[in-house]
Amino acid sequence: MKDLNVINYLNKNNIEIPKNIKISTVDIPSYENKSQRIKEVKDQQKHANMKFTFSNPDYSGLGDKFTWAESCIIISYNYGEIYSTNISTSTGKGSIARFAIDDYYKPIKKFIEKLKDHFDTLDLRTQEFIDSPSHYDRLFFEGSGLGWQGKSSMMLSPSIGPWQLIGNLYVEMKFETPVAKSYSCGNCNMCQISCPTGALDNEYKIDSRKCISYWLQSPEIIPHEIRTKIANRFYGCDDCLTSCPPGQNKFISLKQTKEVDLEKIINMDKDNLISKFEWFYVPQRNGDYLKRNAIIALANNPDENSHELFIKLLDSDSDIIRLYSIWALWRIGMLDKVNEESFIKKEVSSDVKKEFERLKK
Ligand code: B12
Ligand code: SF4
Ligand code: SF4
Repeated sequence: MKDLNVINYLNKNNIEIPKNIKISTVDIPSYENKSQRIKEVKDQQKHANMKFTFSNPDYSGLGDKFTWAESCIIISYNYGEIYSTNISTSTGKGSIARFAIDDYYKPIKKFIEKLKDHFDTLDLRTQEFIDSPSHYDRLFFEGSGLGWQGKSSMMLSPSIGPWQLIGNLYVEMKFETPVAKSYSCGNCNMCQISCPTGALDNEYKIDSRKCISYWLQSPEIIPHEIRTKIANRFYGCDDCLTSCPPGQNKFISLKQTKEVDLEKIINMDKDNLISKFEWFYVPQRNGDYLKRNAIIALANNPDENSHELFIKLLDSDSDIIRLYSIWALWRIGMLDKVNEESFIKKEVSSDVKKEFERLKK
């Protein structure tokens, strides 16, 4: 039987491809293998001890995962059109990176479910991967003809740039192999020079220990030099995406912004906070880490009442909140508002004490 083009195949079977979704396929078995590259980043400690695909690079980076698979369908969801910007400039407000404004994994997952149901009816096996530790989602992207790996490490496509999320579906059906395309960043290096922390090197490797997006998801104590560079970001960082020319072909309206009220977030019940942003990656599902992000963002972009909130937070039961509220007071030049005697008398952890001692110097 002649191999099939996946888009024609879905059309014939009345399976609609949603507006913001693009798909293509690669042939399986595939020689594609990124294990070595993932290991290299891990060996150089640039993975910042993250687990994800770094837990088992031999498997996550492997293309030929299933003996029964004949193709892998690559699905990309363009979320870039939904809001015009995520930049927030008003005092007391914070920004969320565009990929996290809503649960944009939902539309990909829904579409993948539809495809799986279809292949199920034909008794054909499938296996999906999306943001899973077992699979490097960008593995087949270039081979599928959908785009190329940018120097920011993001997968880019003409007219969409980096504003897309990626899912993979292995299927027991042979589809036509797409014609290879030769896209590239050329001499551009806008992402590298725009990154506020210098996290991108010249070899397409990102040092997550310097990446703001990483730190806003990390349970570790955030280094002081990163805290100021976080500016008013509450979750995620988009500077290496916003600066990327292939993604800049849309009209950008600064009026259509999606910002969060940082004070409100800090005052919310921490479990409600987790429910409000249930699609965020938050360590141990502990809402205090989101409050931590909001405290840092508010200290970097305070309004006239922020100091009162930071003083109140010194009495919090949470060491995470106490540690960052002392820093916040230091950041806005009001460390002298901490009543040292009564603060130290409280049962504060050694990390909180260390933070205080360091800031007093
Ligand atoms: C861990 C992770 C992170 C980490 C590490 C990021 C990273 N680049 O690895 C952190 C928390 C920092 C992060 C941030 C973001 N992430 Co993330 N993340 C992942 C995750 C879970 C694994 C990625 C991974 O395996 N990295 C391993 C490293 C080694 O891979 P890499 O950086 O691509 O490495 C390549 C290069 O280093 C290159 N290389 C290495 N050595 C050499 C040497 C030479 C000579 C050459 C040429 C190349 C080369 O080869 C490597 C393999 O191809 C994936 C989901 C998944 N399961 O795949 C999402 C994923 C990569 N993230 C995604 C997104 C959207 C983001 C953010 C934009 C979110 C945000 N706005 O804050 C940022 C972007 C930051 C950035 N510039 O990467 C999307 C990216 C979609 C796309 N268009 O590419 C993914 C694919 C999720 C998804 N399913 O859509 N993320
Ligand atoms: S996400 Fe932000 S900090 Fe991380 S590499 Fe991109 S611009 Fe740099
Ligand atoms: S900013 Fe330039 S170098 Fe960086 S990924 Fe985009 S096109 Fe490539």
